[in-house]
Amino acid sequence: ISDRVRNKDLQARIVSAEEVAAFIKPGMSIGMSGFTASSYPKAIPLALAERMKKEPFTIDLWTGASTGPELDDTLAAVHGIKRRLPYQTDAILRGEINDGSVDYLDLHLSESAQLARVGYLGNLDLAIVEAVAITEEGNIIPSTSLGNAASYVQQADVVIVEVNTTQPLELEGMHDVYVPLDPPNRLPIPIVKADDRVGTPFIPCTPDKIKYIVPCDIKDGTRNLAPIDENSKKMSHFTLEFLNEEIKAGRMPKNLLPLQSGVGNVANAVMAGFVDSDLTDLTVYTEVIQDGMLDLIDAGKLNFASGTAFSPSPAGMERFYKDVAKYKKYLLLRPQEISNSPEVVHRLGVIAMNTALEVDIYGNVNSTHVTGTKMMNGIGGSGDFARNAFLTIFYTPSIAKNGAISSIVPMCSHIDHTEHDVDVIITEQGVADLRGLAPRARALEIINNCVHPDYKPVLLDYYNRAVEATKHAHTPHIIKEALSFHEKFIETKSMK
Ligand code: 0RQ
Repeated sequence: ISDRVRNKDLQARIVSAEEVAAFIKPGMSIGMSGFTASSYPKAIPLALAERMKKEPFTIDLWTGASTGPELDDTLAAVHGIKRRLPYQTDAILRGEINDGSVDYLDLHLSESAQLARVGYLGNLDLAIVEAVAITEEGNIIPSTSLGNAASYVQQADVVIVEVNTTQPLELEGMHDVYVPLDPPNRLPIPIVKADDRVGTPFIPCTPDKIKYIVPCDIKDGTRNLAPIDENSKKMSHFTLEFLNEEIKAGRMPKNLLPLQSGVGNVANAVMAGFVDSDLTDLTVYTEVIQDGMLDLIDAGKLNFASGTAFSPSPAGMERFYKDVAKYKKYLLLRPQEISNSPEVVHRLGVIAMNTALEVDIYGNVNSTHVTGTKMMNGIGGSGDFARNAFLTIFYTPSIAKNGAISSIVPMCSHIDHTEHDVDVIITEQGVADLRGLAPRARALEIINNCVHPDYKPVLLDYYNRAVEATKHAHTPHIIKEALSFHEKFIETKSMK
């Protein structure tokens, strides 16, 4: 890796992953790069897990968001994580969060770097970040994501860099690293268009701060996308119909406003819908750039996509690596504090498209907690975008678990996004446009357009009785019954 470590003195600090694993002390707080299965350290966590197998201990793990199997999965499997933040999607870790053995801080992704910098999360002992290369000056060239890496490098006592030789050097120049000052010294973030560059193409660092450098030749553990199902296709179709109406009504320009979409089946289907549409000159201001964006570039429909992570399928990654020079012109990675910045999302007028676990008849959204109790993944960036976007759409199939669950319930068992943040709900049944509606009209709009036929009569009956019982109150509820769908599910494994 000597061509990637451009400072001769730093080359003397190249060690094995095992050496770094031996250096880590039990109880340390470690900030790692990584946002989705992109650009997370791999060799060091694998070596650390081997050490933990022989000598059990835990660390506190801070990242950008979810990570790949060599990090969350491997450390969770040896019970090596005590505290975890700000987002995760790993099945083993989810189990430990829900059995009480891991303390999980589910944070707005835009806020986690600031919380770390101002010290609310405690001291950050170590930053371990994946890089493509280290410059003569000690600056770190990131790889496929930025996440919180720049703030962790700034904040940590000691920095360790994993130089990944599978990541092409051409990634250099694809990043725009801007770390805001904290209040009372904060200035406006000077981004007015998705492609504005306002920072440096590297994570600022100095040679004296880098203690060790570890070579790594393990690729990002990105996953294949699931084939798009029928329900997602319908939701994608409804979305395009809805947005075309917005253009016709003069509420949006012909090329829409910058798009943000979550990850998962519905998000893939929606992006695929854009590829097949007549829309052109699209821009994207989002967190995660996936295969759909490459498709949009190839179809000549995308002007620019800004995100914090590049997280395509393995096939998408191959496609990107083959033609980095071409795709690089259209793609930029920023720290998640900037990709998800409420200030920038609001200024650009983003269209936010995210998936809910459940929504209630008034339009409150639960994205995180199954039956109000068990953590699924976390709020991720959905709150950053939902509250601040120009238009906020939430998606959910109308039913889950083969119909045993209605995704639309009288009252959400946990709320991540309040009714005030939610403009439109789309299920495979249809679209509820909640803009300009007071609560009772919102309820009828949702029940009539989005609910599955199996659950429509019960929800309508609940709503009508609630109106009666409260004598047409502002937001009618029968408090004793509001969580009866969930109660029934817990008792009988079905809401029916
Ligand atoms: O479980 O596979 O075991 O059946 O939840 O549901 O329908 O496959 O949808 O993969 O898009 O995930 C909200 C979790 C949706 C995700 C959530 C069960 C369902 C299934 C998954 P099974 P689907 P998805 C960008 C923005 C928050 C973070 C976010 C998420 C499983 O989108 O984590 O938006 N969002 N980030 O059966 C009980 C219900 C249910 C239910 C579905 N009402 N009750 N279980 N399921 N509805 C990303 C980042 O921030 C990086």
